[in-house]
Amino acid sequence: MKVYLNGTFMDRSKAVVSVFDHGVLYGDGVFEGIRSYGGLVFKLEEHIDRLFESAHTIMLKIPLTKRELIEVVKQSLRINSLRDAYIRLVVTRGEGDLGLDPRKCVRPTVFVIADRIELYPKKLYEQGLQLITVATQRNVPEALNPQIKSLNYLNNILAKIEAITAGYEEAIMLSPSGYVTECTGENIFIVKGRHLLTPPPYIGVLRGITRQTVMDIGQRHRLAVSEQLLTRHDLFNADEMFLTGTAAEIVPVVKVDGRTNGGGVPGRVTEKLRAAFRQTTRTKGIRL
Ligand code: PXG
Repeated sequence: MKVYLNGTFMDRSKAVVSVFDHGVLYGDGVFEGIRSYGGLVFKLEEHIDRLFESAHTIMLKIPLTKRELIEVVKQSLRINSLRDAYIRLVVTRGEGDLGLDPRKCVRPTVFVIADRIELYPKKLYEQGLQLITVATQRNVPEALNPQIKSLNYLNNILAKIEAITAGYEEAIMLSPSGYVTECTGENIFIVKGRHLLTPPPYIGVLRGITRQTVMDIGQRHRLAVSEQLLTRHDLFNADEMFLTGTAAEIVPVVKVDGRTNGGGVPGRVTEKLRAAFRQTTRTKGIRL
């Protein structure tokens, strides 16, 4: 496998970063996760735009243009003969000294990994996920805005550990006032009648690209799509529930904190959206 690192494609064994890299020392950097389907890179421009926005907010200057980075992504797939893949883009502050001061970091580190996507078990999509709410609250936007897709994912990892410790695969994270935010790497949706609802970004959720795609598909299917504050009560009493994310795509949820959603099986609307999503990913995207 060839990995892109600071301008060169190299064997994965050669693709290493310094222990003085501030991405390693402080989580000072940003990332994106992208998917390609049958040689079509899904929402590539949206992911690149989001990466540049995250970098802009942390005052990190990406040493490539958007167009150049798009080429690197395509090249990463071509060089590894990948058509169905997961692409990880990372830009760190670069090598510095042991202090926090980003001014000591002269050159940002840029790397791109394209690898085969490890699909979640089919069973998960057929039977649906069971989730629990965890005690770790989602970062508040006032402290660390979840729109910044930074290398600081400890907030999410702590929540994930809580879920795993309790015997669950995924966690629901709440805001400090108890509103539903998101899971550790996926956005949350519920279906109630003809309504498709998801929490608003200001409560502390990443504006997921899959989330936006599903909202668009929902609108085309004449669902009443809106961003709304949701409580656990809303989740418990939803007709259907599902999660969205680049890696997971659309995952049905059948139980939250011991309360069954709908019939305890993936819902009809969820299945319809999954089918439409699959169709979109197979037909739309940037060709290699
Ligand atoms: N919320 C958070 C906190 C995320 O990190 C999503 C939602 C979904 O967004 P997209 O744009 O992918 O629809 C993410 C996604 C992975 C992985 O490798 C993905 C994410 C984070 C960590 C790991 O699957 N980001």
